[in-house]
Amino acid sequence: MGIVNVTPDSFYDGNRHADLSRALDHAHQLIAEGADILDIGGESTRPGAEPVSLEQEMERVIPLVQALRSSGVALSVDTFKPEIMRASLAAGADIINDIYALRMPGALEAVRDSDCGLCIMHMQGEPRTMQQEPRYQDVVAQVRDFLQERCDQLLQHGVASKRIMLDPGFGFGKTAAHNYQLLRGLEQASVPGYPWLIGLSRKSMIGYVTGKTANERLIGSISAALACVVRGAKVIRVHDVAAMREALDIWNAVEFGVSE
Ligand code: 9MG
Repeated sequence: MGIVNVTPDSFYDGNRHADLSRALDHAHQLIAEGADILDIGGESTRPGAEPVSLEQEMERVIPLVQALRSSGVALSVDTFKPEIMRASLAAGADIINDIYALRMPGALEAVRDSDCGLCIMHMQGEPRTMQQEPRYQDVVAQVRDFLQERCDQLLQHGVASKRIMLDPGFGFGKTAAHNYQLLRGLEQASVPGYPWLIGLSRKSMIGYVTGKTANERLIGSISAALACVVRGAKVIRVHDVAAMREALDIWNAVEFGVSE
């Protein structure tokens, strides 16, 4: 899953797409590099990010979804606003990626009757303040319990289980220690029957170990992503599609062999 941020304040310098044509160029590049899914976002979710208005998010996201709907890859829209969800689905989006796990009023109703895929993520708090002293008794158990509860809620509302992917939410209300405990315990945190989507590309948990800036975190990000693949992750949300694709090709060759 390649990241297409249409936000002027994206935390990674190589990804600042303030206008449609630059975002489109970037999307086509990620497709050429081997992305199966594009994740389009119009509001930054990095720690401390300020919210954007509904109108602004609509202007950033919907034209891009319309322009990419026939591009041959699945389109995911990263939003927690029900109005953006409905407009994205009408414009041709295939997946809604919601960092609030469909907890906002009206969000569940916005997606319930479509057949889109859903990414349900764990987050403690909200992006503006989530990194101010996150606390857990047992991060692995608490993430699993939260995700189990959200799955139960969605099923009760008639959402088919095959539509749902789960995400541990690396960096969302978690210290570096929490993130690595969660990564190590990914199998224990899983809810049986639901695939993991994970995102840790260039996040601070990588810089915490390597001491590198966001622009320098490629090797660390790929290494951590492979550690998640070993533990069962099925979808990897990344800035660097070509590098991730190459790493996965080697991983697949190791696991499944190569043809002579
Ligand atoms: C939007 N966004 C930023 N980081 C993310 C992550 O780790 N997972 C998902 N699902 N979305 C994310």
